[in-house]
Formats: sequence, structure tokens, C-alpha cells
Amino acid sequence: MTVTYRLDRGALESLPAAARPAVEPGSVRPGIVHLGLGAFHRAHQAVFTESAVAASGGDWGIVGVAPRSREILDKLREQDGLYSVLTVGGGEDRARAVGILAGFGHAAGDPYGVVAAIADPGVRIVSMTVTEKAYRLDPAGRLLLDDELRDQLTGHAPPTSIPALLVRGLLRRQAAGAGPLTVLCCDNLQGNGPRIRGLVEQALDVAGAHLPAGVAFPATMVDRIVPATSADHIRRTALALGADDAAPVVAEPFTQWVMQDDFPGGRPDWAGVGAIMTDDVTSWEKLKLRALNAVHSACAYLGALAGRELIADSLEIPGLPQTLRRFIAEDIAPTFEPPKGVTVIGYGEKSLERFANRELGHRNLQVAMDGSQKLPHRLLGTISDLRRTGVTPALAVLVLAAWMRFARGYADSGAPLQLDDPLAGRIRAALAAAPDTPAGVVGALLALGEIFPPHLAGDDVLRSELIRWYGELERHGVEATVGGLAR
Ligand code: CS2
Repeated sequence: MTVTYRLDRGALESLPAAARPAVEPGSVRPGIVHLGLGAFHRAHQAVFTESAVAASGGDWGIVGVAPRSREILDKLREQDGLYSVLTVGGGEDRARAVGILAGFGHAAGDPYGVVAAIADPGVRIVSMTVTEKAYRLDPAGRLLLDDELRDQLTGHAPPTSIPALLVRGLLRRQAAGAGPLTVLCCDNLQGNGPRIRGLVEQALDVAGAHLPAGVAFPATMVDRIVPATSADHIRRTALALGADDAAPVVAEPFTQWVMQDDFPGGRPDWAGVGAIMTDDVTSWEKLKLRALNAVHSACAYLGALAGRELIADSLEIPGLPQTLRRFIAEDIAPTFEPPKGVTVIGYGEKSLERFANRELGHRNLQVAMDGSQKLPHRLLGTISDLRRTGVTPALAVLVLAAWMRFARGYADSGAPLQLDDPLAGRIRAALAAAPDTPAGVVGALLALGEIFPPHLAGDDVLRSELIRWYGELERHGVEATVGGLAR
């Protein structure tokens, strides 16, 4: 098939009916400002929102804000705000163009434009997918203040960071009497709603202000595997769509969204298109962070150490699926009560099935990045909960030891591994100052207070178990270690 069109409004009529956007692009007025116009948002909340508006109406177009790079903005503008979602792994590729983006912003280049967008009375939701590190919170939820952030919060520097955009936007809204607002954090943080409320309150305090009335911070759990788009995905999108798209996103068929229904300014009819509204988001969050994200990280660190490229390749290491099943059943399942009607083991099994989707091309190194920010939410809670009851979780500690081996920077073959982490400098300095032995590495990393709370850093049983697993991995490598566990 020859592809002749570039995706933009003019090309829509030529697309197969199933690939056309569910709303007419440009026809939906903005009601949401979304910070973090990455692939995940475009494959998840944007799709839910477009479907909800198509089914039930409402002025809920999305103003997409790119935090740093302009690259995605330039591509989307060229395409009249259109992009497509390529769904892979369900038998055949399916592409669908999405037309719900109603405007753009650039936090690094035009932060005051973003503040003005947040203060627009038509906007009633500010949602975010900016990854763990952008919130500048420590594991205890304290805002990590430095001079630059202080200047941004007090109005002495342009508000380019997430805390400053929220604070300046909320204050400007309050001054303009722009009405109630929901701040919706869609990142993988345990207790994301209350945590972001805490962030905003601390940041407002620095700015000498209080939280205005009528601002809600519902908790939410978001789920869809959306890896980085590859050149192959771009080529396959063109085939499935019948037009060239320079900015497609690729995703698995599965998608889920659970949230607390607290939207004082209203919301799209997400419930009408499958989102779950509940007051019990906490158990969904725990389920997802502990029985999906932590297991994903386990695949990523163990797989990368064993020299595997993709998450799907990691699952082919003999014994690894069995080891992950033991991790789920023995360490994760006992730590919390899952939502009604769900079992942790069944959910974990489904996670493994989803990870095996090879068409996603999801790289171990992508999931492995930012471990210092991710592990406190997805793994350390499991370890803490079990240690509190006197249990030593064998498999969870193996996963943590694998991260430590990964952070040291070499695969089992001796090939270098890239540490992509906001604390990479601190981690490297700590390791350089310690002996390169299991006890030395474990001790140096446990001492990083930005990652490990004092009750874990000071836990001698945990430390010796970590040293034991680290030693096993160092002596025998991942393959022999997990092979032995699967017996
Ligand atoms: C992954 C997540 O990169 C990672 O850390 O575990 O992005 C995961 O794919 C999503 O949370 C799935 O919803």
C-alpha cells in the first residue's frame, strides 16, 4: 500500500472510518490543561476524554503542555493537533487518530502562557503526567526546596517547574475568580491525590499564601503500557492508518482508569466510557504499584543484568516467570487487601501476560530508568510492610539487590549499563567512596536518605539479606540465581 497523505485535518476524509477521531478536531472548547504531553497521556487520558466527549458531550478539549522539549509541540502543530494511537499485540495493528487536543503550551519557553491557561475560567481540571521526579518531593512527601524553586514560587523567577506552575496558576485563578478546579495527578505515586495536595500546600506556604477554596485533589490510578515509539512503530502506524504520522503513540490493548469522584468544577463522562469511580482508590493504587509496576521493575533490572533488551525478552529467561510469580504470591499478596472482586495473584498473572506483548518493543532500560524515584512507591512499601510484621521478604529483597547491581553500572557479562536517574551523580559518588564488595555497595546505597527511610536503612536483617542476594547475583549471575529459585 502506498501512503500518500500526512496526518492533518485535510487527510481525515481519506482515512478508514475506524481510524478517524471520535470528535471533530478543533470543535471542542478547552476544559482541561494537561501538564506532560508525553506518550502516556496521549494514549490514556486523552483517549478516555475524547471517547467521553464523543459519547456525552461537554467542553473538555485538552490544552497539552510540554514541560521542556518543544519537539512534540512542533510535530503536533504541523498535524493540526492530530496524532494517532497504534494499538499492538491484539492480533493485528489498529491505528486511530485522536482529535481532542484543543491547544498547546510550553512550560520551559512560555511559563506565563501556561499560568494564564490554568487561570482560564473555562478550564476546570489541571491534570498531570510528569513522572515522579518532577514533583520534587522526598519519599516522606516533603517538598525539596532550593533557591531556584523558592524564587519561582515567590514570583522572582519564571515558574517553569511543576510546583511553581500549580502555585502561580492557582493564585492567578483565585485573583480572577475563575471558579473551582480539580488537580488530577496521573503519575504512579502512592496516594497521589493527597500527596499533591501536600505539595501544593507546602509550595503555597513558601509563596506566603493558602490553598484557595474549591480546589480538589482526587486520587487516581492510571494503567496502560505505553513504551517509547520506535521507527518501526511509525512505519506500522502509516500502514494501519493510511497516512504518515510523525507523532504516533504505541500502546497495548489493555487500558484502565480508577479515580475518586471529586470534581468540584465537573468532569467529562469518563465513567460512561469505562473509568471506575470509587472511594477506594488506595487499594487499586497499591495493587497496581505493587503487583504491576514492581514486577515490571523486577523484569527490567534482572533482564538488563542478564543482557536482555526487551521486557518480553526478560520473561524468556528460564525460571524468571516462576520467580516473579513467587514474588507476587509470597511477598506482595500478603501486604494489602485488593479491591473487591480482584485477587492479587490473578492480577499479577495478567500483568505478566501484558509484559509478554513483544509487539510493544518495551525496552528494559526504559522501565529501569529513574529507579531512585520509582522504587519507594512500588517496592519499598512491600518491604516495609513485611518487615513491620517481622517477615524477611526474600524475593522483594532480590529485586532490590538487582537494582543495586544495576546501579553499579555493569551487566553480568561485564558490559556497561547506563544509569539514567536524577540521583545518578549521588549514586555514583556513594559507590565510588565505598569498597566494591556486596557489603560495601549495599551499605553505600542504603545510606541514601532520598531513597531509603531510616527504618529500612537501619534494619540489620534487611541489610544482611540484601548483601546475601547481592553476593549471589555477583557470584552466579541472574540466570543461575533465578534458575535456582524456580526449582
Ligand atoms: C513502567 C510503567 O516505566 C515504568 O516504570 O512500570 O510506565 C508502566 O508501563 C505503566 O505504569 C503501566 O500503566
